[in-house]
Amino acid sequence: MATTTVPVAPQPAPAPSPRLAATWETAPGLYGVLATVDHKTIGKRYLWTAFAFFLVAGLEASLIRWQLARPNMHTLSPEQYNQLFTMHGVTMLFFYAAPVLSGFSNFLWPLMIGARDMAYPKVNALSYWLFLFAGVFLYTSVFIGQAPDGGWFGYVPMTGRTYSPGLNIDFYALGLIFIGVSQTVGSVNFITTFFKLRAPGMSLNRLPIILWGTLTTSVVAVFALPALTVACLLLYADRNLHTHFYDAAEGGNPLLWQHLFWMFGHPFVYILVLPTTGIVSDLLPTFVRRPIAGYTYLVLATITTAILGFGVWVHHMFATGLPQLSMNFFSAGSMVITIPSAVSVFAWIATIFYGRPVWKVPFLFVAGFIVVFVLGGVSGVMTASIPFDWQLTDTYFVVAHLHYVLIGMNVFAVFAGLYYWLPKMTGRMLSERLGRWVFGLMFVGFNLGFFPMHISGILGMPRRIYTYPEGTGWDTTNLVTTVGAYLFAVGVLLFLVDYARSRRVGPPAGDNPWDAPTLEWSVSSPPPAYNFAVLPTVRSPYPLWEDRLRERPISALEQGPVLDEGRETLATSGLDGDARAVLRMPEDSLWPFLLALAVLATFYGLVAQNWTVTGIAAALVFATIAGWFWPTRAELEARRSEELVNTEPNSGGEGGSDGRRPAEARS
Ligand code: HEM
Ligand SMILES: [Cu+2]
Repeated sequence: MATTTVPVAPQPAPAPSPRLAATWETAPGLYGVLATVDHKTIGKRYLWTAFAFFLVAGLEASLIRWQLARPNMHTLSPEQYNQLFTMHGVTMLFFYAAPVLSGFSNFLWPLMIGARDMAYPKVNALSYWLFLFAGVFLYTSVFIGQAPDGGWFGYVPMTGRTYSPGLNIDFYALGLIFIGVSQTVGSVNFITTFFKLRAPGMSLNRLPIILWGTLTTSVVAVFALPALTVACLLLYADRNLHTHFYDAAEGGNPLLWQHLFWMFGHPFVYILVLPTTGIVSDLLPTFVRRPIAGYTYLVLATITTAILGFGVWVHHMFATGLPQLSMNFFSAGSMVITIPSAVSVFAWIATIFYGRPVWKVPFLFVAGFIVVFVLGGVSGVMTASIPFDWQLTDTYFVVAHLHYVLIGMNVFAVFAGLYYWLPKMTGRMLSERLGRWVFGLMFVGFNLGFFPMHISGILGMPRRIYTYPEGTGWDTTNLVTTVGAYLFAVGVLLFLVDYARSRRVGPPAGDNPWDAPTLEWSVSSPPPAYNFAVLPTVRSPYPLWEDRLRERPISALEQGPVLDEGRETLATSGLDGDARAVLRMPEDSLWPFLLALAVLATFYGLVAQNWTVTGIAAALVFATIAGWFWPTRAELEARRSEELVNTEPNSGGEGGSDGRRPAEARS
């Protein structure tokens, strides 16, 4: 390991180059809003859009719980009920749980790795606009009263044309393809950023663990989403183009849907939780005042979980009559996959055990996460056992299990992350006192609401029923569940109050309010448009704690390349983070927005089966892509001058080469 010391820390930070702000700031006005490629803006937009979907899906859940509070309630019709639980599931999973994590990573990654933006800033903007428009597209179905109603996993033949003649399922199939495009685009960006943009010296063992979580998730998304896209394409074709992929009567096979869907669906669960285990692993050191225990094990656990996650999908299909032997493999696989999770839990417990916990609000949520993680894991092992699953599949036991996993491992970590990083984003602290109430209400409400669902399930209450008769024995557990769910909701609303309060009167956060060890806390809150006045060089996993963990600082955070001749950042090597080249980053651009708009129009054409609209919109998609890649005059000139520099090194800077260093590997 390199141990060269750079004698810089005691010197005062040099004033940032005035050119930097001018180059990186987004233009004001509508143009700036639509054209910005700043990862911080995009990250925050991701977060707030996802949070809005969380509130919408939460509202849907509260209607569901209203109806189920007592037997024989008829506030909602069966049709409305089907639409509500389907939209609740789809919205929570695809439009809240996954994108909210992209929001954190988008905002944080460049700040954590000492870069000025993501690898493909325009692609980043594109993935956000596609996410937003996919949501707009899906919710159009609600406004025309034909929302998807076949459950979040949309089993055929229920979702075929015969049993579902409206547009509901067309919105479902196309909506999922649409959001999948957004996620694929985003994933490619994360993968490239991970391997190319880390600060010099930031080798693979010096990264915040959320980077590993989101990297793994992105790789999983790239491999898992095609299965979903194919499944939905075939469904759309069966419904609208007279094919018979899923139609047993014509030689198709309905189980094909289930296989394709769950080949995507199970790995997708890990997309929703691996980055959050990263959030937890990164918050712990700050709040127990010591480095994380078992860094390598945590990283390996993340990667192993993701790989094994591709081999367990059949545990969703134990009741479909597959051969016993093949089911046994999937049952065993599902139990094996708990091992890396257990490794992570032990690493966290060891970190807490040897640390000095500071019970601030983010740490409360982390602790809540760990408790619920274990409970959700236990009910998961239970359903991985085949006879047990036969008994409980399609009951409220499964609803309890999936919420323990999703709320415990996603929502609690997200709130930990919000309380931790919002001060960095807004420059103001949230309230400790209100925050404790938020946590208390959410934690108690959650367990009160969802634990009794296990019992309802064991007592035989099926999922997806819009009401139930008296005398089933499910009354009490359901009433308690509803009370708990509403308590949870009050906690969420109180968070919004806290946030609004913090925006107006929250105490200023300063650069590093938690005395945290990683790079994002070395810049101001909120960070400047260019992130870092000089690009840092990093020589340890905890650059801001070096004075305390070692004799003297070895990372260089205040002296380094300034790179202020245009939007530039450093490209480094994939393993060790050796500086390799100066990258020219794109200017703000309207093309991502326009491209996403054209995609939206294409999907409207497809759902309406209006082939003229579809054709024109698809042509616009290609036109906007061409526009995107069309070089601007400035780019052409820059390229020409680079060619001159490269071919005639001594040509004396003709043609606007303005005295820059030769661009050996500028790309
Ligand atoms: C805000 C608190 C929440 C409450 C009160 C709640 C309530 C419910 C209820 C009662 C059902 C079962 C409906 C039925 O089977 O008849 C359900 C289903 C579901 N929920 Fe939640 N939920 C909440 C949050 C979440 C979150 C955060 C996620 C995901 C991140 C989520 C994902 C799902 C999924 C995937 C289903 C299955 C939908 C289906 O059967 O197709 N829920 N929820
Ligand atoms: Cu699964």
